[in-house]
Amino acid sequence: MTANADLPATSHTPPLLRPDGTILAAALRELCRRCGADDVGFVAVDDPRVAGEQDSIRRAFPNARSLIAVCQRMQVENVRSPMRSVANQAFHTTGHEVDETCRRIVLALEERGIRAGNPSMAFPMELADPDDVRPWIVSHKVVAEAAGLGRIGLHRSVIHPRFGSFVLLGTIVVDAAIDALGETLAYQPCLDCKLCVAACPVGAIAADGHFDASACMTHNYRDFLGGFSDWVERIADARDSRAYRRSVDDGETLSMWQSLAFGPNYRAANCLAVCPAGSDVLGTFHDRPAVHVQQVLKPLQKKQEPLYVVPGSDAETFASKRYPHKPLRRVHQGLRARSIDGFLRALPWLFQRGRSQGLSARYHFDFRGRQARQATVLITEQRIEVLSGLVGEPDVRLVADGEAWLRFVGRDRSLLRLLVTGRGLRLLARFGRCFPS
Ligand code: B12
Ligand code: SF4
Repeated sequence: MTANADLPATSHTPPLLRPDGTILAAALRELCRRCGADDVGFVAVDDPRVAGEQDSIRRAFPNARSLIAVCQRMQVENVRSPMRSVANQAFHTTGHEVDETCRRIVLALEERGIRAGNPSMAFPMELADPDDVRPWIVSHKVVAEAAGLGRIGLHRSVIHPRFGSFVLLGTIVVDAAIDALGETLAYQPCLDCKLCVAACPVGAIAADGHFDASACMTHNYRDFLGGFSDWVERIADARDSRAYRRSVDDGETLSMWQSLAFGPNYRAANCLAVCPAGSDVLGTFHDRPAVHVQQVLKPLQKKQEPLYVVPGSDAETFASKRYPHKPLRRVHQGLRARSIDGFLRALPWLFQRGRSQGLSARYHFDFRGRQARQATVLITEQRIEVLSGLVGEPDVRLVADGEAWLRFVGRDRSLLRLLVTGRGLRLLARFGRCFPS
């Protein structure tokens, strides 16, 4: 689709607004398509399906009333290529295209007197926020699903019914109502073929739907966020250039330079690459599934590449067994909680269910001082639940200064004074092993 950035409101342009100021969905869809969107859907900010997004959206856009979900296709064969530069080129160019398309739509709406704004499709995010809130303003996946653009598949990305997993997403926030809103797609395009499970080099996607965000982040985001922090600390810790080269090889240094200069490169997007769902993409898999496996899955599995894992993580166990030909790089995940709220929020996505096998315990955390907060963490049957307040009878009760605790889990261990009661230190050590970072 060719984008028309100027979009003059000519006599041929259908009216966009009803007299009462409501936007006409059909005309808005046409405008978005002319701005370059491959598909769009609409949802009200007050829709319960996006309830978890409302506060964050309104912090950025206080007048928000409606959301436009935007989807942009990626080049399928680029994403499938085992050569990361080829796949990353698709992620970068399509990512910029999402932001550009959203910008064109926002400008076109502004020209028609409608206030609108577009949070970024990925970065920049609110990463410097001292309150440690969720860094993304809006979860594009949640909005896209509610707007009817597709459904979240087993691999946790949105699958568009036509374009499949080969789409990136954006959201535009508008201060007017829209007359016809989207409905969740009635069927799930995910085929449950589990190729994404077989393709992930660090075992982040499990066949039962469990997603290990920490495993994905540590490997895939080696040149981003926490991976970058870990790299900086390796430089700081190295005595001299030879010590640095023992810790980071030349290829990794060059890769980091490339990411800093040209945009951060993902290490893998295998879960999207192998996904055969979506009517435009299904072809080969539908006719000859074995050929699809040979041509798309196998090259990714065979590829010689370093895998980044946190020592003591489920990913380390998985990758060493499943991919012995891929060298393991044991690294820190690199992100540290900056508040007790952030620490508690991060526990579920850091949780390593494999490491929790056989553990059944209730922990009371009683943090004191400037970061005072009480919480209960329940670990049982390889699941974790974090509750506010001190709930039930604990196996372990931990009292600590909140700030000292944050330094402790941030690997500055010397500074902690804590009081542990109940079944005490043994269970606390088991707790620690469930959250390697
Ligand atoms: C955070 C994030 C990540 C994190 C967490 C992924 C996740 N599943 O949430 C990591 C770093 C792992 C990641 C990886 C990737 N991402 Co990403 N990511 C995002 C981001 C910023 C928010 C995701 C989100 O809404 N999560 C909330 C809910 C809906 O997700 P969930 O799966 O139900 O729940 C998990 C997370 O919430 C996680 N979690 C909770 N709190 C926190 C806090 C932090 C810091 C982290 C890391 C995770 C986390 O734990 C939950 C359970 O596992 C969006 C951009 C945006 N602003 O929306 C892109 C986005 C989801 N990513 C995208 C892509 C393409 C990828 C990758 C393919 C990148 C790549 N090229 O390799 C991989 C795929 C990994 C996967 N299988 O999901 C696309 C997906 C497009 C689509 N078709 O759906 C998005 C929408 C970007 C875009 N604008 O298009 N991503
Ligand atoms: S690869 Fe298969 S199981 Fe995974 S998301 Fe796609 S269709 Fe679903």
